[in-house]
Amino acid sequence: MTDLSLARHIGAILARSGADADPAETAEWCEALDALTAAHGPARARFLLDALLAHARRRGVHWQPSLITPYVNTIPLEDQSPFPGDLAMEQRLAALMRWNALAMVMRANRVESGGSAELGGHIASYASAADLFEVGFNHFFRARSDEDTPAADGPPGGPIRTGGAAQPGSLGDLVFFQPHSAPGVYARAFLEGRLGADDLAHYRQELVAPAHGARGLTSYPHPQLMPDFWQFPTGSMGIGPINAIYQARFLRYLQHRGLLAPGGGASQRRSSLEDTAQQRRVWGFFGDGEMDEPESIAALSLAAREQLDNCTFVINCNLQRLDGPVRGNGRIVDELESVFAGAGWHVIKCLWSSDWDVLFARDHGHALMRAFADTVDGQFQTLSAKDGAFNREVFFGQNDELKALVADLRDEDIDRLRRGGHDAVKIHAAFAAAVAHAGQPTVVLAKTMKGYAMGEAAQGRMTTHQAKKLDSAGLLAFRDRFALPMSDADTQSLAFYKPADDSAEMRYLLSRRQALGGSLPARRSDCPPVPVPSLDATSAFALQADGKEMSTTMAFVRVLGNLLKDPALGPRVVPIVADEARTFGMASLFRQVGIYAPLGQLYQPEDSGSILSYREDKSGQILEEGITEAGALSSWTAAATSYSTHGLAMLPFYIYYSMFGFQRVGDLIWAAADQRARGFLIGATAGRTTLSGEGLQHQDGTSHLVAATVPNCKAYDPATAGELAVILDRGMREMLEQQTDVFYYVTAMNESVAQPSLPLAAHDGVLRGMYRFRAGGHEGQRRVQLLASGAMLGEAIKAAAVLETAHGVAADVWSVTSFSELARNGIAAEAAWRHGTAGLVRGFVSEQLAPTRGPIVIATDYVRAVPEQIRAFLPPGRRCVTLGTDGFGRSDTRAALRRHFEVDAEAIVQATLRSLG
Ligand SMILES: Cc1ncc(C[n+]2csc(CCOP(=O)(O)OP(=O)(O)O)c2C)c(N)n1
Repeated sequence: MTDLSLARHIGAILARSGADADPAETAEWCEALDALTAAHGPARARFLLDALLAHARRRGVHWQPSLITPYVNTIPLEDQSPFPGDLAMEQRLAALMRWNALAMVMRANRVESGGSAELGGHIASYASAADLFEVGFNHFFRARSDEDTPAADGPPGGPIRTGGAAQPGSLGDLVFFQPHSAPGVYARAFLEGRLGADDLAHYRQELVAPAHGARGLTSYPHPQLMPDFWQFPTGSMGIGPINAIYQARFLRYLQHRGLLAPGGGASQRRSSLEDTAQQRRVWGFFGDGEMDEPESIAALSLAAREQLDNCTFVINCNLQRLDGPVRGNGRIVDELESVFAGAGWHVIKCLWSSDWDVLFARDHGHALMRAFADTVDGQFQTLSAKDGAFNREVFFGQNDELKALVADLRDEDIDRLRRGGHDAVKIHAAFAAAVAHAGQPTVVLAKTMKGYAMGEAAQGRMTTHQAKKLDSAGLLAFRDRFALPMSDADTQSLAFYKPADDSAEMRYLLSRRQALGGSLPARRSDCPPVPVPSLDATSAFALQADGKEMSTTMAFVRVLGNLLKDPALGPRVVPIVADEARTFGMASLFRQVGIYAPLGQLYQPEDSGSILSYREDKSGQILEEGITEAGALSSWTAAATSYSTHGLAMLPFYIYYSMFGFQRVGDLIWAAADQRARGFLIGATAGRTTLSGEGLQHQDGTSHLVAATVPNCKAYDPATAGELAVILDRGMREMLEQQTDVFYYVTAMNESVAQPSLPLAAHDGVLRGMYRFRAGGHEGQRRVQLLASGAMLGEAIKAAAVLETAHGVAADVWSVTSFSELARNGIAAEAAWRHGTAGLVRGFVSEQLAPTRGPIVIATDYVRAVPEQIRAFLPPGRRCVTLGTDGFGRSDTRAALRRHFEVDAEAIVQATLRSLG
């Protein structure tokens, strides 16, 4: 056993059990294992350790191997893959990225508004992540390249052999960038010639930039705002990690279903999924603080269970987040190691740079290992903020062994002992090992310094996250530290720096990207359209329902079944459920299209032989996510953006309890909207009174309110099967044929009612938000306009009958399919009036209701704020009363609930009579 690996063993023991009572005995055991490994190999050693563990358990020695390994690099020097690039060149380039990113943020903060700098921006996060990103850009991230990529000439100084050159026609890797590091990604795009200096000068100035002939750069990755650049929105902590895992999983799903070749492009010839290093990869770069979010760790076990070795996380462990250290009394690296390892991930720690190799080699007594074991994050942070002299005194001064290790180093040398995440050589070795690792997802835990190289003002400081500028001396020191070829004046005026096109730096930079298929991040949205079957073919049963009893949920499932049978569209449909398929009557789909399961079905299902039997299949189509709305939504997002990430349009339908959607995972939906998702969210068991019995936590009265706030979401609350069918049909055409970046939220109810047929003349109104369902009475009578959506249409129809027969009031009944679409139309009409392009506010609602007479009574199964959205757009001078389900839900029958909330026929009649005076 080498000294280092012996030290590792001992360090692990010390870290857990304290002092070693008999070091000689410990060494003997270790040497015995060493001898065994040398003679029979590591597999035999592992077998023996397993056998020993089993034996110890039998003997009552309660021992569980620790998931935490010593605080050193996982890859020992002797196993480290050689660095294939030009290190000095890459360091010079990284310095340029650092400078331009810093200048960009500082310049944004010089933009004054109302006398104060207000644009913000972060630099300390990128300062810590820069080297991690750069190694990725220079050696690993493969871009999408539809054409055959010409063989790269290679950089000056010889060819590079590295992890994964771009494949011909590859769709490329999918990279989730740590959000606060966006300036660094822009800085690289500037050097690559994708952004100009003017664009950089308009960081965080999206609105004013065009007036200056520039492109405004978004604060964080936002595909909505930079649709040809960013692919994945990560600004809200936790969304990136869970989305990245489900993205990797969806990639596998497409491959297993034969829709995408394992390596990338649909046309690509690839050997097998086992070709680990070459497969398309999802890279997720996240902060250590971000891993606190429940969503960040929610899908770790899924990734391991499904053996997603196409997924690599890199956690930027700078030991700080916004306010200070990540739990200063502990060690985030240990914490994350045990979380990831416990979930079944392969963990690679990249903690110390090559500068430390010589110290480890000298450290025969393992003093370093012991000192690391005793140092917590708060202390590591202090060490990072202080200079070499302080580190000599406080860290290396702890004992004579440590002192001796650095005796021949100057303070400046100690100051420059970097952390692993700032050493391209160690990072490359870690990434190369990660992509080569088969059978498990891998996480690289890279130890970095927040505000690295930003000098005394920022490096490792508690306030570094907020640090947005260096003073003049700090800027010059930064320039000198990175040997930037810039004059004092250029440095102080924050000039962006780009080497000449024919410089060695630029040739190297571009050749590396050329070898990897081109630039990235780059978002595409072109994909072949998918033909949608005719409305009649999918939904004749709903359009001509003729009084047949069914719920709209049942109608949805029937339409879905028909879509799945369509030869062209069927394979693109992705039904997604979170353990509720039976609740929604979808069990027949288990057999029809199967449940996706990468291992197939390793058991005989209890109900085998029945026509509804539970069928798991490697090429199954349903994504049965289990009880995770966040996971299901992440799957939905991956499928709904497949047109962009894979150039392959898919059509996801995620059906769920409507209460557990916009309220529960609203931020994930917001991120999907940012990512320009196209698909259907079906909020089932919808409505506060329609879902009887379930009570307060299940009854949804608000999802339509939240849905109305998402700009590219069209939300509908159809009352009938026919309405639902028309809405689904329009949505599919909009998304798949016209390729518009919208998604639909449609609520579906479980109340079985006699379904009316839907006349063709009503289709347009259904889509625009309302149509007259029935005209009441005859002229001359007192008249009311009853507007109702979803489940309340039935109450309005009942009320109309009572009003006419018992009170002589003629009631026109309108089915409102979407208050939010009506409101949007009204807002647009009002804007036209404000801008002077229209003389009157003439929206669809007022067009429909102006020719009618009488007060307007509106009923909804949602809170009153939902119909209140259209009040401003009603014809002037008309009394309007809204009835809704504000308050907490209750468990009771539908009738009792509707009475309680005062939305039933009786309440509608009462509101009408009062309105009529
Ligand atoms: C959901 C959410 N909550 C809070 C924030 C605010 N926030 C921005 S950065 C940050 C700290 C990030 O720390 P870390 O992940 O360690 O990244 P670092 O910047 O330290 O590299 C926080 C809390 C956010 N962006 N998203």
